[in-house]
Amino acid sequence: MSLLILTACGNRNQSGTDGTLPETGGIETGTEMSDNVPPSEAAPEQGVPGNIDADNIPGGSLDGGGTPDGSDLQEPGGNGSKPDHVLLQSASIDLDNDGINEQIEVVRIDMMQNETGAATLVEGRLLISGGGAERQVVFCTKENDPSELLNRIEFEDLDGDGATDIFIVIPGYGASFNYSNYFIYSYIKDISHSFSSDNTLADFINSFEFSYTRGGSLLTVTNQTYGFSADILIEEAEEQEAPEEIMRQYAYGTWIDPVSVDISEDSRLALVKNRSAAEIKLPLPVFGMATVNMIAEIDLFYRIDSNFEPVLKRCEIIDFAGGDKIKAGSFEVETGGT
Ligand SMILES: [Ca+2]
Ligand SMILES: [Ca+2]
Repeated sequence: MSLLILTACGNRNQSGTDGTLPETGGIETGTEMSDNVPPSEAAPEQGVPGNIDADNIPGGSLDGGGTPDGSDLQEPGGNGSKPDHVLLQSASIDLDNDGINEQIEVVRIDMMQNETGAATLVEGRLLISGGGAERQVVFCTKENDPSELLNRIEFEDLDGDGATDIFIVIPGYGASFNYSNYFIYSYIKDISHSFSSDNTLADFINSFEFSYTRGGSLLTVTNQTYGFSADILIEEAEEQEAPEEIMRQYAYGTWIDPVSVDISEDSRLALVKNRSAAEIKLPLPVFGMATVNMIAEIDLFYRIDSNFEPVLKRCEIIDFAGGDKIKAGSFEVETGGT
């Protein structure tokens, strides 16, 4: 049995095997995605990772790559022109289990403006004060992107160590769909992780195949790595006397986008509970021949392991049947245990 540990995005700035992360555009999502998402939409997805500034984290565990230059914005005591902190949200929660609440502020900082005074580069930061010290964590940077810095922030123990962690859903800018990425942070471990679509996710998605082998109006989706197979009913073909031609087109033209889309009110990137453990649900759209034709969704469920890395545990295929959603199949992803 093959073992697979799918980490959503390896940008913890730890000295990993692949070393450097480019400042922008470092995360490519593969050719399939770039066919469907204009650059302006893809940009925020790519802009999220790699923005944890070690200089901002006193005693932070983000080793490596901490270039001190360019850190002209980290002079809190300076009486010069300090960038404006716009308070977005605040909370008071004990994040390290010492019985004393930390004070958490979510702020937006306009880093650069154009001639008309509109912000062109904005940064989202967490300001967390506790025990007489303040820690700053950048959770998001957006350039020429009008979307909000966050959809919501939640406080939940993600990795099961008993200490409450921070989960932030970050919207992406898109013409047709609302995209989402996320950021998670363990205050007690001082480890963060940004998710946006990346090659690991694209590789996993590429392991699915669509075929027309069952006849009728059933499109078969298989993943040979996991011995998985399920059928999706194509309603468009049901009405046809000879569905073979259109079914062959579906078998050829159906694809999964490795980006998380807000599919419906109850299917969007979110924290969910599974047997009292927190999981991150990541819904991906399945398009039949065109992005106006979403025929199904694939939901990925991640657990956060003790290293604060997301690990793919489960995958579900949901068939859209008119207004209904039907679970066409699911499989567990064998990770070798933790
Ligand atoms: Ca505390
Ligand atoms: Ca925790």
